[in-house]
Formats: sequence, C-alpha cells, structure tokens
Amino acid sequence: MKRKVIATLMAMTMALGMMSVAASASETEGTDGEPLVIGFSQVGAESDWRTANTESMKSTFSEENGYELIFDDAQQKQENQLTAIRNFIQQEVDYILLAPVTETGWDTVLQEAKDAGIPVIIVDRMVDVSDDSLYTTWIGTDSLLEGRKAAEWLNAYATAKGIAPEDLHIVDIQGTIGSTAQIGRTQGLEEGVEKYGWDLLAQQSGEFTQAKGQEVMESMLKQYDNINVVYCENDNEAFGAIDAIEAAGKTVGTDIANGEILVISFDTTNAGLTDVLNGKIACDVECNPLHGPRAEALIKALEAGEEVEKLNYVDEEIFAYDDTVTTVTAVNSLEEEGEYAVTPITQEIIDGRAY
Ligand code: GYE
Repeated sequence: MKRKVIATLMAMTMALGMMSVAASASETEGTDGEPLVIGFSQVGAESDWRTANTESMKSTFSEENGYELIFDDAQQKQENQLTAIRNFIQQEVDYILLAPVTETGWDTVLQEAKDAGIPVIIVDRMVDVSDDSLYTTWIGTDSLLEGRKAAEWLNAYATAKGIAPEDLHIVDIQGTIGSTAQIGRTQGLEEGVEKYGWDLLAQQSGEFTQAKGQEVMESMLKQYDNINVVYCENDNEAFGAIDAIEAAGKTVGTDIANGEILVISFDTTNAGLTDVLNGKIACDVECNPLHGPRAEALIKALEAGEEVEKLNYVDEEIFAYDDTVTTVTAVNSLEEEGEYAVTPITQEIIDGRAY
C-alpha cells in the first residue's frame, strides 16, 4: 500500500529541509587535514531501537568515512553524559553529538561546550534549555505526533469494532520519565483519554526495557482485572508486557470483545513488527533510529559553511495487524495536521526494512 501524506505535510517537510538519508562515502576531513573527531554521548543500550541507533552512528562515523568517533555509553544516566561531554571538550573534539536521556539539566554543560567553540548536535530526544543557541541543531523523531497517531488509531479501531470509549480499560507503560519519547507518547495518549473518554487505569514507567516492561505489567495485572488495552511506549516494553500477559494465562490480540488484550507499541523494530505480524501487537507506530547518515549530512553542511535548520524531524509510518483502520489524521508538534496511512504488515515489508 502506498503511503499517503497530504500536501501540507509535504510542504512542511520541505520547509524544514529534511535531511537526505543517503550517506556520502566521501572522505571527510577537518580543516587541518586530519579526520573529523566526533564525540557521541549515547543514552545507553536499553532497547532494540537504541542498538540500531548506535550501529547507525558507528557505521557512519567510521574511519573509512574519514572520522574518528569517540563513543560513550551513559547507561541511561545523565551524570555519565555530563562527564562524557566534559571529556569531549577536554579532548577538543570537532563536534559533539548528544542523545540526551531526559530533556532538562543541560544548560551548564552545553554552555561549556559553546564557550569551547564546539558545535553540539542533539540526536533523537530533545533538550529543554533556556537558550536555543546552546546547541547547533537537532535531528530526531516527533514523539508527540507518534503518540497522537497511536491514539487516533485506537479511537478509529474501537469505533469500527463498536466498542464504547468507556469500555476501553487502558494501562500505559511509559518510557524513561522526562525523555522526549515518553513526554510525547504519554501526552498523545492522555489527549485521547480526554477527547474520547477512555478509562485510563494506570501509568507507570517501564524504562524502555523489556525486563521493566514485564515487571510493570505483572503488577498491573494483579491490580486490575479488566485491562483490555496496553499502551507500551516502545517495543521492548511490549515484549515484556506480552510475556507477563501470557504468563498470567491471558491472550494478547485484537478481539477485545472476546477477552483479548490489545497491545499498542512504538519503534517498529524487526522483532516488534514480527509481533504485529503474529497478531500480538495490534498497532506499532514507527520511530526511525537510523540517524547516522542524517547527523553526517548536518555535519557536512556545517563544514561547508551552510545554514542548517534548527529542528529536523524524520518522516515515519504506522503499521497494524489488520486493515480495520486505513488512515489516521493527527497534528504534529508544529501544529500541522496530516493524514497518515496505516499499513497492514507483511513478511515482505519486514524483510525489506533495515532495522
Ligand atoms: O523509542 C526507545 C528508546 O528516544 C525515540 O528510546 C527514542 C526511544 C525509543 O529506548 O526504544
């Protein structure tokens, strides 16, 4: 099925100057003829999405491509990221790439990078700083739009199946609290609750990991016997939640009227989409992790002395188990309304994807 995006969205995309995903293989050198030194502070290795993101960054900023990459895994701790950035400053890297664990708490360290004259590119999640000049540019996903897509899909699905809004008993397994991905996805759901009158039973963080997702789901199942929708803020949490549901002797699926528990997720990793194909995840909203080439395109533009957009949003899709819902209409973070196709998943689609 061909993806359908309305004209306003396309215009917005062009206006934002979306970066090409094609990485150039040409050698990149700093002004002194040496490879460009890139310090990348990564959140951690909490999810399949993160692993694909790390791999994309490492394969892009490789020696063969003319870079020296200093990679730091912060193990989901902001204090580790602060230390990594200070080390990068000391090492006088050419660029700092930062995938921030949470949005707040960056002003001081980013000021230090700015004072040292090192451009900072924020990747994936956003930073909430008092002064936007503390970073050069951002590339990532529109998490609020993702949340809204999921909520609109749920509303359209329940309506099509004749399920009353008050009969949707939802639990929300949230991401890392304070991260852009959590803030946006949680807000998308909460807006749906407000708008349609769903019964939101509980919200708790699963830290974007499978283990925590399972643990949280186990405790929610003990607390509530009427859960029929689980909104997981990433695929790994969904894997854990599905294990917990099945271990409790319940069934995941789309037939809510007959007691199945419907799982919604985000990321569309290979394993996530395989669960969509098997009917275990009803709807999976894409979050594209392949930011290496996009970050490289930004660096090349900056090296060439070009102006870059401050915010660079990535275009993303929606996949579902069946074709009950074919499109959803949702408003993005720039307040542009768009219509987004929902693609029923096939093995062929999964096989053709890079992550
Ligand atoms: O959805 C999750 C990861 O920030 C968009 O972080 C990213 C999220 C992604 O751990 O799987």
